[in-house]
Amino acid sequence: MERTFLAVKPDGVQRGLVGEIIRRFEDKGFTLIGLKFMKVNRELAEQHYDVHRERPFFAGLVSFITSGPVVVMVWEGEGVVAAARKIIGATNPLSAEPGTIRGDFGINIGRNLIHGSDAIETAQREISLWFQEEELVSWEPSITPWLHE
Ligand code: DAT
Ligand code: MG
Repeated sequence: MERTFLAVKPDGVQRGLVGEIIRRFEDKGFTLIGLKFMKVNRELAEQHYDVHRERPFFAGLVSFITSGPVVVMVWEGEGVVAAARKIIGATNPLSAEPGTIRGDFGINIGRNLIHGSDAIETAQREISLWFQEEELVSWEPSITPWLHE
């Protein structure tokens, strides 16, 4: 089953949006299979954003993501990687559509509230970077027959 990695960034935690953000993925019908509340160290932050290492915003991004606690999660479901990106919205919250998380709650690209994996392979890499296999819980929600034909 497809999985994605999501992280409520320090701004989302500080603004009290953890519940709201989790709500949106629960409401959609995806399944939470891993969750941790943690302060990120520099090494992990740099590995996570390795693809952006040469970008001018890299240093600011790493210092922001390590500035306060984050909520990291793994969600499971059919098409969850692309669907989560839609629920999250465009990278710049000012361009993100209303109805998306970034579109509803953000105004600045450096404070865009949530991270979501951008492809299935990226998701696999990020899940194994942030979670041990035994921290992920396989379970069958009892509502499954009401979500799937
Ligand atoms: P996304 O988080 O939508 O996958 P990304 O992978 O291109 O976006 O960039 C990672 C994060 O880096 C993004 O959430 C916010 C920050 N970022 C991206 N582009 C930026 C820019 N031009 N200026 C400042 N921060 C930026
Ligand atoms: Mg990205």
